[in-house]
Amino acid sequence: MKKKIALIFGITGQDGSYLAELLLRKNYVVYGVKRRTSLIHTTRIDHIYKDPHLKTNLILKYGDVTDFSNVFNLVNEIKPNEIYNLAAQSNVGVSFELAEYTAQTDSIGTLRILEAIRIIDKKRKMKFYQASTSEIFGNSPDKPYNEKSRFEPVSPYGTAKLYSFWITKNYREAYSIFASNGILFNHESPRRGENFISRKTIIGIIKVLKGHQKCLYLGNLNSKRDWGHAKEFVLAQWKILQHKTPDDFVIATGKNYSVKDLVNLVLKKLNIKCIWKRHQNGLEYAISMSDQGHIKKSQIVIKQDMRYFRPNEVHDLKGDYSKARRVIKWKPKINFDQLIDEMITQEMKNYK
Ligand code: NAP
Ligand code: G4F
Repeated sequence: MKKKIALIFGITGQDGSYLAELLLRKNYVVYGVKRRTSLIHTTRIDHIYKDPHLKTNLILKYGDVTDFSNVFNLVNEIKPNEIYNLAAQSNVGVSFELAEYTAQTDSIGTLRILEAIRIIDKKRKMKFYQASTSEIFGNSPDKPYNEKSRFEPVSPYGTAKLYSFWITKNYREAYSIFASNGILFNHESPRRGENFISRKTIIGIIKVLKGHQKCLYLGNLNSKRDWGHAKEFVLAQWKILQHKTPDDFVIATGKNYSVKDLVNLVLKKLNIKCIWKRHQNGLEYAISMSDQGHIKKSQIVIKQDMRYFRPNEVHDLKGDYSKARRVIKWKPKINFDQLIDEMITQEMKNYK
């Protein structure tokens, strides 16, 4: 039987690496788009080349979603059955400083891929997956959020991604392209970027414990997120494209926790006993109550720092994934505690 061909924009990222593994195990030929960078940045997919069964079906191409001729040529040469657009400037905080670049990548990048499909794929055989996000709900009141909730993004990232959500739907309706959105809530893993809160907290606290860093600096501790595991969330991405009709799906766990809950859980799992105190200016800090590793009693282990607050914040994200459970038969199995456990275990190994 002829193998299916997938093209992944964003293969070097967290989700791209898990999705590539999933598709290769399902016997796809996977084309992945990597950017030209001054340093090699394929660490999340390098292990695939050590697996003799997987490596033969993985082909990497240089590309960038800000370059239409490149996107067009890739789609035209490869003629994939499925295209996954995971490419993005994906950091919400950074999007306030790189607003225009974020729009170029996260909005117009999507349009470029859809235009390439519209022009090249006259028979409408290609399927397109867009990595949408819970950030498009912003602080909208209708919680928990589902596919019918209002969109009120509050960051340049959320707004750029909302454009992509709508343009994907527009191209589906106007041109009959099989184009679907996965509205994914936060998902983490040992492969998460180091400047997102889960991985930053785990790496930071381990460094303090080992005496390689004095203190961990964080921003807003009160916001709540619905955190799942990336490995399970990429399965949903694939299932969305296997459904008989194109559609939009919320992918979440249905449970949420505050950033402070996350920090306290990491401290507990590493046996560090702390109490939280508050400065007169309102900023909080955590002091250790006993010696542990290189941490001394009364040492400040975590401190809030204004540098890590954002100009605007999404306060409380919780998703309702009942449509995905009903229609594509997807549900999460790994809970928050197990996710953090896995991330800490892997980080301790990395540390050694
Ligand atoms: P990630 O680790 O930051 O990966 C982003 C990927 O996009 C990387 O491979 C990156 O390449 C690539 N990229 C960035 N700019 C590009 C450009 N101009 N052209 C081509 N490729 C570009 O993100 P992730 O966590 O895997 O998330 C995957 C997608 O899902 C993103 O679109 C993100 O916005 C979205 N999303 C993520 C979450 C989440 O919680 N993880 C939730 C909802 C939606 P480099 O390696 O060269 O930087
Ligand atoms: O881990 P975060 O940076 O993730 P955020 O902003 O929720 O965005 C992630 O999830 C979205 C889905 O909802 C994706 F679309 C997006 O691509 C990305 O993957 O921050 C989580 C929370 C925020 O409230 C932030 O203000 O943690 C808070 N926080 C507090 N201190 C911090 C820090 N976030 C980061 N990155 N760094 C801090 O020092």
